[in-house]
Amino acid sequence: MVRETNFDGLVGPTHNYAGLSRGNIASAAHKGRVSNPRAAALQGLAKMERLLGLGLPQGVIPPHDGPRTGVLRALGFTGTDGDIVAAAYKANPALLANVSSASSMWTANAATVSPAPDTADGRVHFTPANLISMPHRALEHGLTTRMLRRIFADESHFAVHDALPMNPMMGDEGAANHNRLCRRHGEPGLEVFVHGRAALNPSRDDPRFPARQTLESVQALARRHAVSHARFLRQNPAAIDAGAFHNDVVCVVNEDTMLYHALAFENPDAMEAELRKACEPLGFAPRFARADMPIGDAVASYVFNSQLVSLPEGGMAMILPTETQETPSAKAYVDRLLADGMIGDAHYLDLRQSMSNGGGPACLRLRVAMSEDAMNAVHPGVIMTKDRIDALRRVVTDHYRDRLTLDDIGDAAFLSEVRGALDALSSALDLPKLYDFQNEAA
Ligand code: SUG
Repeated sequence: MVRETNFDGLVGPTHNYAGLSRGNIASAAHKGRVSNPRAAALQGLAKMERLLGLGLPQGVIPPHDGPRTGVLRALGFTGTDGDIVAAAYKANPALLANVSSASSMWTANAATVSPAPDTADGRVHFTPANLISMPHRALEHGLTTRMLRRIFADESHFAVHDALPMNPMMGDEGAANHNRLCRRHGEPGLEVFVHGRAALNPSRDDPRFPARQTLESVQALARRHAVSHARFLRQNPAAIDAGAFHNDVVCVVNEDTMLYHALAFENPDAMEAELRKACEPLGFAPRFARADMPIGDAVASYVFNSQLVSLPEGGMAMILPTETQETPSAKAYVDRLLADGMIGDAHYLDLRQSMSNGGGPACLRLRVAMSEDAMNAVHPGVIMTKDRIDALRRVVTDHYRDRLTLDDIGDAAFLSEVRGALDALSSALDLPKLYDFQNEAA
């Protein structure tokens, strides 16, 4: 039996609001605010606990270390790691912000995942996203690749590729622009790859805001993963310009069900017809629920950035941010889905710390559908149990600050605090020597 496991990114101790992502309205709006890394991580852990409580398998991906002193050293800063951080802050605070982001928490951007029933060799394929469109995120893929190779190490079940080349033609944002329609997770599916522009054939209607995913990248991903059934859809430039910097801000799919905003794709009628036809040989007809609320409400409420999950007892549930409850048009859409029986339940969670940087429930997780055998081959330290969640909660409570600004990050003493937290986390997850600083001779 194949089940889907959500691997949530644990929020790191450097979580802060630096306004780094152009085109991401929440990130820009919260630039310079004081963040609360402890609350952010606890909100994320509460979400993991809620899914576990629904009887769903749940995994975690550890945070990246920051400030990234290795990058600063490569840029010519010298001295101890503490000296380097202080010098970078003095030289260019924006540089320090870019090497200190906790953005790896949004694991929907960690990789694109093609599960075994879709691929030619019957393995689960991962391509870590190069995230080349945003300077702070383009620093993630190296450590992400190493983490995925440790967590999904068994090559008889998993193939973890290198990221696509670090070239603007190959802009790739991972699973946030990748959907999979299937009758059940264990059956072959139609992989729907979404892009914002063709890098090599620019169009006059390309959006003003960054269209992060290129057509060239998604074609490469489908080729690499040797996906049997794939379709390629273009995001509506109007959606990107309204703040849908990833498709998962305006669309969510689970098994045969696709919920999306009327402006997510250019021609929704043609899109539905194309997907319906492509699913025919797979023996099922997809169910669509298109919403026409104002696009601004969809972006502010993150209603489509929900997790749509199949419950063990049958039926589907939605995991939504409280912002959806506070947006009448979005709440009405969810209530209609409940009334129509499209979904069986809706859970609203407080994820405000992440939401203020544009990261909702769906951004915080990487979905991996796996057979029981494959699941047993995953590094057991990252599979959540009630006890492990409690252990992580203790680390966060003991080591994370409840107030953080860029000034604090520029203080050399903060670096050793972060490293203490990450040492405790890597041992709680049984992943020793995960970070470079743990591998350097003392
Ligand atoms: O890439 N925000 C992230 C949010 C990613 C959300 N992911 C998905 N939609 N799947 C981004 O824009 C903001 C960081 C800052 O401004 O400090 C940031 O990187």
